[in-house]
Amino acid sequence: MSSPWPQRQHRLTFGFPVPGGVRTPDGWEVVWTGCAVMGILNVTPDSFSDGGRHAGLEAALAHARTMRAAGAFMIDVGGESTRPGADPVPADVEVDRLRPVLRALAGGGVLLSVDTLKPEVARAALEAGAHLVNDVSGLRNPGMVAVCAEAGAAACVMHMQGEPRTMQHAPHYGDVVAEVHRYLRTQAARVRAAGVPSVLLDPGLGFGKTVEHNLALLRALPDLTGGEWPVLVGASRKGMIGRLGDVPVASERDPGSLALHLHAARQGAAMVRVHAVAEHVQALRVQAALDTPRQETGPLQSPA
Ligand code: 7PM
Repeated sequence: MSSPWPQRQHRLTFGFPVPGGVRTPDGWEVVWTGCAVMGILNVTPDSFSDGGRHAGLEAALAHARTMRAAGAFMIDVGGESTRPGADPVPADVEVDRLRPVLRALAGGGVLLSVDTLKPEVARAALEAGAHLVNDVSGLRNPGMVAVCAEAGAAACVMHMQGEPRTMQHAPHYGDVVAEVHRYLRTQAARVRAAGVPSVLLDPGLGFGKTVEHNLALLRALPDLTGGEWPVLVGASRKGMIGRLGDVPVASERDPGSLALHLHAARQGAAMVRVHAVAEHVQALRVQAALDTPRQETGPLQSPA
């Protein structure tokens, strides 16, 4: 019997050469099988789960290199905390945090994304070596679409209700799954039509959503992962893991985050955004082996 959770192939296309990219008529294409890991690199002094330990350049680079060695497929560099209740950071401050990190990591053989809401920050980050723009507002700002299209950068289109400062006050939906999926599909089509070479879709767990909203979106994941675009899921150390796992301290939520991300991978997620890279890479490799049909793994070894 074949596996109920086949390891699917995913692809992203870029308008410029990227690590692991193969030249095609459409651009430089990166293809992978199963669920890849995006490692979170916060370069904010107030990053919520590590108290800003990686704010210094050297510490940030060391953390990035550790994640790359552990098997991270992409590193997501963020200079502005998008956590609920966070105050916005001026663009020049955000660029000053991101630029040295991206310059140092560019050419290091790992895909780099930049987590920002601001087109001018995204432009500076792409010039400094980022390949993909991770915009938690889903490229609502037309300026952000223009920056990605001009640079040939891929984009992550995430769903967020409201804005980071107030989004968790009273999240409300008629039908959360229908509304989030419709938003993602509409934005993906709009962004592609404007010339952005490819997109990742992200339901945006915790971004203007209650735990029940998040669970409804996770149950409906096959509907999203069955579509045209690779899907990114990010639950690492978030409030829902705290609530469901009864873990008040964010830095202690990796086991619950891993459980949720393994589930997402089995529902077809192409990538998970995580703090604990080594743990996720190891667990996803084991899961991939379990989900690979026998004939693809070759003959069983006879006992020695
Ligand atoms: C507090 C709560 C602080 C949440 C930081 C966060 C996502 C993201 C973030 C996500 C994509 C974090 C989040 N979450 N980008 N950026 N998807 N694409 O966990 O789920 O770092 S910020």
